[in-house]
Amino acid sequence: MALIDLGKKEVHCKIVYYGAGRCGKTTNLLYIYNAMSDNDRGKMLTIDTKGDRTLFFDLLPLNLGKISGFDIRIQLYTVPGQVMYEATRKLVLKGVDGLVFVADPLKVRQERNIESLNDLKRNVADHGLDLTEMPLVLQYNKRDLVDTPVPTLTVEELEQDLNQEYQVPGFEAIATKGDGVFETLKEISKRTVNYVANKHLFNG
Ligand SMILES: Nc1nc2c(ncn2[C@@H]2O[C@H](COP(=O)(O)OP(=O)(O)OP(=O)(O)O)[C@@H](O)[C@H]2O)c(=O)[nH]1
Ligand SMILES: [Mg+2]
Repeated sequence: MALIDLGKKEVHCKIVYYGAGRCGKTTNLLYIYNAMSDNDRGKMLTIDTKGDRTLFFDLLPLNLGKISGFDIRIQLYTVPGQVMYEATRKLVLKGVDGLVFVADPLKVRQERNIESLNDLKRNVADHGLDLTEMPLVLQYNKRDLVDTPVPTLTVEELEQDLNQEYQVPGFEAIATKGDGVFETLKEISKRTVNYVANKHLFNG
């Protein structure tokens, strides 16, 4: 749950990067961490990894400057994408204010993308939230794989399967190079801050 400190004029929001195993969630946070100055980012905390697999979560605190006189503090989290970490994903979603769903372009991974998005919807519902009403953006990651011989999906195909219900912005990305990473972050931050402000500041 977002925290608004009227005394200090600070807004704290939690944004979670969600998606199937190996879709590139941690890579997004690492790119953001490396691109931002010490003034604007806290320490990136990686809780438990094996190789490059997240076993618990990553956490990166950011200062996104001021909006309407309020300091905007965002905490970015990733979940572990591997199927067996269902309970951990649910735990990490506690108090979430905004979501980035990262999708893998490989044809063989599309079932996993769809399963993961359904899993997200169910998990936020278990926290009493409705995904269709929450700040959400999609990220179509690993677009560099389109130029390789492995069969990949077009953005239209990904949209068809993943974004029909939500109709939210989708960003093409190559997280390893940083392409689309800040575009994604900017949009979800904007949506999340608006959502939090409407919910907490203006509606009591
Ligand atoms: N080619 C390519 N590889 C990528 C891209 N983004 C991430 N990867 C690679 O994909 C692999 C998995 O990336 P991670 O960021 O660890 O994936 P994750 O979603 O955090 O995975 P889990 O922690 O298991 O859920 C790593 O080897 C990354 O370097 C991309 O845009 N293009
Ligand atoms: Mg990870």
